[in-house]
Amino acid sequence: MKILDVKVIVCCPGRNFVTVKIVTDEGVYGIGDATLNGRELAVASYLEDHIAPCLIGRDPQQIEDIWQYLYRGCYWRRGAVTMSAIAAIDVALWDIKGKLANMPLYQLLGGRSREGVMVYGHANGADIAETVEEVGRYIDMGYKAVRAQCGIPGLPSTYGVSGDKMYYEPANADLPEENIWSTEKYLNHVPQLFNTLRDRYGFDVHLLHDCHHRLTPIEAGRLGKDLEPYRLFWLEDTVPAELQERFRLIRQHTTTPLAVGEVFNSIYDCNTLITEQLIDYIRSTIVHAGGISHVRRIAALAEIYNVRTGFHGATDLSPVTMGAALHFDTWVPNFGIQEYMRHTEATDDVFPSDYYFKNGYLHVGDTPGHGVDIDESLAAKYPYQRAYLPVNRLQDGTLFNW
Ligand code: EZ4
Ligand code: CO
Repeated sequence: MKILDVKVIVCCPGRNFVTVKIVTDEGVYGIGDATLNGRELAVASYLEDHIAPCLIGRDPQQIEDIWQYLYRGCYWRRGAVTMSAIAAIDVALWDIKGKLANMPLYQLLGGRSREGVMVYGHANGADIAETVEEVGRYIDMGYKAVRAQCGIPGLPSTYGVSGDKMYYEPANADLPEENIWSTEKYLNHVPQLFNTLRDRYGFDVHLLHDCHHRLTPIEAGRLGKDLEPYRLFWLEDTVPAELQERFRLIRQHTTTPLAVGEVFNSIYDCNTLITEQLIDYIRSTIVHAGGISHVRRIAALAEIYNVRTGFHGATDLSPVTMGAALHFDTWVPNFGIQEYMRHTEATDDVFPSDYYFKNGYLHVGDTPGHGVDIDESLAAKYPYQRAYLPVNRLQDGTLFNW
């Protein structure tokens, strides 16, 4: 069996996606996602110009050898662009493997470990009152877990708060928008939000919150402590994690569970965090961390140290990644939770899938492979549109973390 073609499809049905389609000489094909928000064309070129020529004629069944060839074989290791490109190839090959075996991906991985995949939705509002109402809407829709983000008095805009209640899309401008940030204002406000939420909804619903890398370790420790009475499911991305050791200080100061890793692209970004048990949930997901073949190593390491998975699942992760992630979540023994942001209707039309939401859980179907396809002629109707994530400055103009 041979790979005949590696197609790279860039489309924008509401937002940009980079998709790989690997076609074989036996007619079976596989689909992978390579979307890297705001840097899509770099990955598309990496795939088209540097990876595709090396794959033509290879046996698509040799997933592991191809992974090693693309990782070890390029000399320059890791990095978001490289690992997203490898992920797309890897997922497409697993899709092919599933189709050849006539099995859904979760069966290939080891079979079902649970009935459904608990997901959390995103509730956000301009102020506390609006956010509380939004959380209620998610509870009414059946969600067991809800992430709550809220506007901060004195700041014109902040991460995680959108004008559109159905969809949140931060890559919203032809050139990066500039946001203004104040950690002081934020730290004073967030505990009030969760105090109000627990007053209103009690303790049965899981509540989550994302700091989006904006704190220092000591600030993170303080916020974690301030939030302890409200029993969060997790506090996410408190600090940028280039220095994994920074989490030691946070861990010593709070019992609020910690999640991190949506921007990581390899096991080497989280080995200290996992082996020292400095976090509770690892968020690195399939598209940005080298595909199923690499993320399963991260999950296996995490399992030994009682760290559970909590995969990133924002709208910039295409339905292809969501499908693959849900199969992984259905199998992986140390599953924690899965992030789930609805895609727009246009996106769902371009990427037909068989997963569905019911009572707070997502369920995979039994289609062989990961169960997500791409409608290429429809995709062609939505050409790429340049779109950047915002940047962030402190009130005195200093460039900060977005
Ligand atoms: O800002 O995926 O938890 N989710 C997040 C996301 C990220 C986007 C960046 O592309 O932090 O919404
Ligand atoms: Co996040």
